[in-house]
Amino acid sequence: MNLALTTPLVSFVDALPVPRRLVATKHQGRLTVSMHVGTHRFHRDLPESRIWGYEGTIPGPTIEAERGQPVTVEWRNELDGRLPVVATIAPGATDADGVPVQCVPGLSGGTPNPHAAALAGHTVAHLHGGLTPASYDGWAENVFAPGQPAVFRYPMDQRAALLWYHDHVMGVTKFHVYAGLAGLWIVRDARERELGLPEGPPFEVPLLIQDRNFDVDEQGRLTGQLVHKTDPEVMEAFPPFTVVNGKIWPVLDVRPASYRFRMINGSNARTYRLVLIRDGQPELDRITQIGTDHGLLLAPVRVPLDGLVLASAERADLLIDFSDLAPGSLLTLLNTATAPFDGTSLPAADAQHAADLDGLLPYPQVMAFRVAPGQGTRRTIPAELGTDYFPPAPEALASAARRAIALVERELDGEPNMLTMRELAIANDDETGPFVTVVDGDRTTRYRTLAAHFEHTTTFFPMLDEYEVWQLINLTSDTHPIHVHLDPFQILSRRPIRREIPEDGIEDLNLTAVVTLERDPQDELAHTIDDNERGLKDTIRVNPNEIVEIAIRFTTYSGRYMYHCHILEHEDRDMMRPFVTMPAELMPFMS
Ligand SMILES: [Cu+2]
Repeated sequence: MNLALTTPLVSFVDALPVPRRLVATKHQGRLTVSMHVGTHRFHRDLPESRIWGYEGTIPGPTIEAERGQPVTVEWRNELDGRLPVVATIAPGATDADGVPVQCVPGLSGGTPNPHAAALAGHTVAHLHGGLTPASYDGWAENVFAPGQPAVFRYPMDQRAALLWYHDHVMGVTKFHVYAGLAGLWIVRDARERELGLPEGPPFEVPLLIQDRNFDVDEQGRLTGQLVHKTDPEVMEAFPPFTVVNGKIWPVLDVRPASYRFRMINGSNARTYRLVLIRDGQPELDRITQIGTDHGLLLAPVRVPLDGLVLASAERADLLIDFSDLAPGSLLTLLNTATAPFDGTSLPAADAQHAADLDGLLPYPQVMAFRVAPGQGTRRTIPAELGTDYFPPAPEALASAARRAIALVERELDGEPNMLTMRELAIANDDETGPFVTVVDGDRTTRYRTLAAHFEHTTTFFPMLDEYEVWQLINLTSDTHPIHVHLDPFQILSRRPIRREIPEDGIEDLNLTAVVTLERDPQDELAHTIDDNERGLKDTIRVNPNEIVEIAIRFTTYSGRYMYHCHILEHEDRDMMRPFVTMPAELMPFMS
């Protein structure tokens, strides 16, 4: 399929911007971050875009904090005017040329959503990955209007990691983050310094990867107006242009040395599978992953053979070695993941041919690295990294509370599909259904649905300091990155399932399904755990035909928190549920 953009953009001409650093210790731990309208140029050849940003920039400033030193942020909402994003659903999935509308700029015949256009800047900031008291965690319904102060205190009693802060307003997180309300937050600690890891410029570089789309004028020229476009068949926005730290397809000049990249996928919905290419060949051996969502792994790992997969909100702490490269060498980072992502693979060797319009991946390029002249310096990578966590002991898990959650997509006539997380409870013998029946070898368990929507009654009351095992059962055809607020977790298992859902089995609340723990003959996914997923995670991919078990233990703060799919369009409708962490002493008083 030939793709002709009237105004093509050139790759690798804009220098990679590095967001301004806001080091908390230089401000006695008291920061003020204002949210306001800004202008931002996403590419040399694009007009300026109107955006909403923390400090009016995309990304917001990178906040740097020290473990054990609390940070107080006054989130000052100074937004005025209306949402700087045109939201629309195109009338068809493809345009007159048969090109998927999500691969091209413009509204593709869609009408601007008037409700989105009327959004007036109610916000709430959430620090993703933060071990934060509930009152400061950014509950999606506790929103602040422009002019209303929000002073949040972050204890920072947690290990070094790359976190990020972003807007979390009920139902419209997808528009607010897309408008620009996102920034990085780095926690540092003594263990990382012992290891001598690069800290700050030039050898530590944060990379916030997002995707964006824009409107076009009558001549077909890109206007810079941000467009959030979906189509009748795909409810998530998969914009065509990849943006790193606010620039489309930027280039970073590097010395012949080892660099540390703090990478995060901050896209609404798109999953990336990243392959580093030089002279047409993958060079994934240059990359060593040392950390994941909540910081250092126990030991360095290679990224998977097909490339590094990052779904929305997943992070990777990477060392990339450019030390042996001649001046002028150009390396490109390509994305080989089609959308919506369903876990299917593509060999890294085919990365240069990854463009796939039907897979809503018109431009695989992400960014480039260009080697500048200089003395080569290579960094030796310590064999032992994190020393402060272990896989949970089997004895701790034997008595753990077990919770089951089914991920479900319900098709609706005349409106986008509804995605929900169904919280399940083991049914009594005398109950008559409807049931979710899980068949694991010779053990059969019948579950009834307790809750499906955000506003349904809370059913999860985890006790502090006790391990819990959460089973995430994916009954949809796409991968969902499930994020739990507050403490990190570890993945225990990822297993294939075969699912049978009868006609009309998915109702608004009730769910009828048979889940068998065996591979479906049609299923080609490996359902393995990557080495880089064996660290402390807060977001885990649950692929189609798959059940993932995580072990989670809430340790410090009691209160009302959320867990949700981090595809923002899913989180907003309606893959988000509450849970309440409880001190043991209060449990006897819970009726
Ligand atoms: Cu999802």
